[in-house]
Amino acid sequence: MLRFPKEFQWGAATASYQVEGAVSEDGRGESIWDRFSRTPGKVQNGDTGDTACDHYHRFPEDVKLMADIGIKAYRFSIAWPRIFPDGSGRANPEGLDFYSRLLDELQAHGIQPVPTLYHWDLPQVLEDKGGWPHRDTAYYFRDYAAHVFEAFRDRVSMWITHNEPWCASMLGYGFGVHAPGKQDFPAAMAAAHHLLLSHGLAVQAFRGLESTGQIGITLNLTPQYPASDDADDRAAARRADGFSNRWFLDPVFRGAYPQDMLGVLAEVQAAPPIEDDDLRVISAPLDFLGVNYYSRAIVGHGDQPPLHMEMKPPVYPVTKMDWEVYPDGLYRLLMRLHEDYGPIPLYVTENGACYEDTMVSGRVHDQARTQYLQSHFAAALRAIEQGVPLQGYYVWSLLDNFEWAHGYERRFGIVHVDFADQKRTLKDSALWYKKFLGQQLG
Ligand code: IFM
Repeated sequence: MLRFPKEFQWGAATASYQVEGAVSEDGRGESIWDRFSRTPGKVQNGDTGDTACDHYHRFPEDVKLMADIGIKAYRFSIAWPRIFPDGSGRANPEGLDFYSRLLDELQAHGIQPVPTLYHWDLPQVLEDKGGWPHRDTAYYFRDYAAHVFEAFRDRVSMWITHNEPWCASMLGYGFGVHAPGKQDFPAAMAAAHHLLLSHGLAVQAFRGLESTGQIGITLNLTPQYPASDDADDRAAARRADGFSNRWFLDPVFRGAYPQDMLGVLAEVQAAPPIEDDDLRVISAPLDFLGVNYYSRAIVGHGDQPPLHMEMKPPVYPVTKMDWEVYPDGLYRLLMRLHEDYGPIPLYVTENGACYEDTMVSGRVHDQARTQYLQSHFAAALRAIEQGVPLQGYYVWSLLDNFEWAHGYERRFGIVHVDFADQKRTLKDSALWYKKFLGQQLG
């Protein structure tokens, strides 16, 4: 049996646009994902987050489900357009009230709230003014964050500024597969810089409150393995690591962008728009780092500038996302983070798997998901045994939900959601998690 430290924080995660629905209720403003998902051809089957899991109305039931499973911490995100429908200016009391009621419900069930301030639902009005490639957006984010800190500082002790700024910038502004659907590499690099700047500004605002709570950032980190021992493949993997991991880790923990990558970007006129003092702000000391891990990548040398890298096919079985199941990648990632960027407390803020689920006589026998979780928990425990200060683990996701450009086609939940009638059913993976959590108490 896997035995974790007693105080280890076991949780589950969701995100506002993926689960809430109620997109036009109680004064919520439009977000870039409302606009993007309604643009024909952008999301599979034309799905939108209009209703999603209806968590906005059903959160009491969902909190009860978590309590029943034995989950002790809930990572959710706050929708900026609920709090500031116009991006800035006057706050919307009904938006704040929704999260206040959610906090009450969590407290009543002994579940720790862990809100993320930005999980990709930028108010559309701010996108219309230039979005993340525009520096002002970072300051709007700071003001939004400061307002939320002030409103909930007495009831929230752990905050996450951003979820996966790599995805928000690169998928949204570079590759165009996420909202707002732009394909402009220099704009994506500017967006990444302003997301990081906004993170640092929010941390400054938080520290200014002299709050006793903790604050960190969540990064999606993908270990990049060279396809062979060949020097060219190794160099390509190093660049891939620079692009997806070090580009975010280095400024946050070392106050500098990786020098090798600045060179690569300068070649294509995509260097970030850094102003005096930005890196000092971005590297404001943090209380923890949130790690989202799903898989590794295998990389070889490629011809395409600027990165000259090519993704190679996986070696081991994949999930329905085509992501290779590779628990050792989590172990190595945690060890590396500790060695290269520590000491810093770590949390796995997302880990989980998408598989084809079938309901048979009211049950979902998702053995592959259970195995995925079990093997990744074991990898995390190995890291803890090696001295890595890993303090918590959040399964992605509590519920089947709106999986961005894949819509409702891809299910990550440990709880099955029937999107026709919103019925929730614990999958076998949730029942396994419940048993596992019960054993941790024993
Ligand atoms: O659903 C997403 C989540 O919003 C961010 N991290 C990865 C998950 C699975 O793709």
